[in-house]
Amino acid sequence: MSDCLFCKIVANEIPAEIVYETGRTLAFRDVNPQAPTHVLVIPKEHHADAAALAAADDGLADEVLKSAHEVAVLDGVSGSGYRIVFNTGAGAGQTVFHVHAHVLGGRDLGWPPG
Ligand code: D5M
Repeated sequence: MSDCLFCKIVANEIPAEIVYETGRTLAFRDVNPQAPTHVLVIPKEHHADAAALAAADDGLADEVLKSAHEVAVLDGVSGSGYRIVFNTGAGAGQTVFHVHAHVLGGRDLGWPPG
């Protein structure tokens, strides 16, 4: 989508600190990190949110999840515990409507989230 921020990162029109990439997914550091590890994992193809990604039913959601775990391994937080979050819908805090998994780790993470 031409006016989508994360599509522009995929298209290399906006810079990002890329930490991992597969044929169909991209992972880059969040500009406003909430933990020592805070990486966003997206499908390169545009889907607005987790519901749309799940509805695509073509294995892409699985690839996003696998990439999120790989990011945790690469950033060294897989052993200490990490969190994968999909804010889905404005009421849940989603602000960028290109589905993204937040991978958070490197500190104690409280529960429940705010
Ligand atoms: O999360 C959207 C997240 O996207 C939020 O944590 C900031 C991050 N963000 C916004 N712009 C950028 C760029 N240009 N690079 C990296 N990260 C970015 P949400 O779940 O939608 O609230």
